[in-house]
Amino acid sequence: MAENEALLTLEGWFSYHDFRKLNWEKWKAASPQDRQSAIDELLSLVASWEQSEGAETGSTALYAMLGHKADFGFMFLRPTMEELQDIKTAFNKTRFADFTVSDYSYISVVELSNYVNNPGEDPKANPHVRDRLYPILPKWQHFCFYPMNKKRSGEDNWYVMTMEQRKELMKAHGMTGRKYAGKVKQIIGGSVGYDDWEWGVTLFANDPLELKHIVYEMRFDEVSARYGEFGNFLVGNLLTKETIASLLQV
Ligand code: 76R
Repeated sequence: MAENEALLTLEGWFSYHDFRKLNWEKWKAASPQDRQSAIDELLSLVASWEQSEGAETGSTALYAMLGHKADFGFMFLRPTMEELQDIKTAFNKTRFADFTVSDYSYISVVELSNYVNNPGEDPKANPHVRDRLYPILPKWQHFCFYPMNKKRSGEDNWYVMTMEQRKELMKAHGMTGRKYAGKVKQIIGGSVGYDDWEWGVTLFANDPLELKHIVYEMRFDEVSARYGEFGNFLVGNLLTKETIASLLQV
C-alpha cells in the first residue's frame, strides 16, 4: 500500500496558463489598420476557444492582469498536451502576438488528490468528480494564480508523513475551503514533473476580497502554515470580447 499512496491522484484536463505583456509602445506606434487586424485575429482566436468550450472539449479563461507582472492572463484547459501546444502556436502566428511577450507561463494538469476517494468506487464514473476534473471555468469577475509546494525541510517534510497524518491535515484544509462555497472556485493543477512548483492554484471570485480572505484564512491551517511554500501571486479582472476591444483601443 505504502508505495501506492502517492500514485492515487486523479487527473483531468491539462492546463496552460499564459501570462503576456503587451508592448504598449509598439502597439501605439502601429497603424490603426494594423491594430484593427491584430484585434480581429485575437477575437477570432477567442471565438475558436469559446467553440471548444461549447463542445466541452476544454475551457478557457481570459483576464486582464493588474500590476506590472502581466497585461493578459489566459488559462487553457484541454484534453491533451498537444492541444495546448497548438493553442500556443496558433496564438504566436497571429499579428497580435507580435505586440506581446509571454513573460510567465505555467503547465499543470487538473488534479484531485486521493484524500477524498471512496474506496471501491470508480471515481471517474462519478459525475461530481468528472465536473471537477473537466471543469468549465467560471466567468467570474476576478482570477488569481499562484504556484505552491509542500515543504521538504527538516522536521517539516510533508512527504515523509503517513497517509493518515496527511489526510487529517487535508480534512481541516477542505473544511476551510468549504466555507467559501459559491464565493471562491478553485482549480488545483498538479505540476510535479511539468513545472517549477508542485501545484498551480487558480482561484475565481466575483468579490476580490474573497480571494484575500481565503488565502489568509488558509495560512492558519496547519497544512499551509507549516508545509505551504508559495510563489508569486497574480491577480486580474475578467476580460470579455467587448472589454478586450476597449482595453486595446488607443
Ligand atoms: O476536494 C475536496 O473538496 C476535498 C478537500 C480538498 C483537497 C483534497 C480541497 C478543498 N483541496 C484539496 C487539495 Mn485545496 N486549495 C489549495 C489552495 O493558499 C493556500 O494556502 C493553499 C492554496 C486553496 C486556496 C485551496 C482551496 N488543495 C489541495 C491540494 C493538493 C494537496 C495534496 O495533494 O497534497 C493543494 C495544493 C490545495 C491548495 N481547497 C478545497 C480549496 C477550497 C476552496 C476547497 C473546498 C472545495 C469544495 O468543497 O468545493
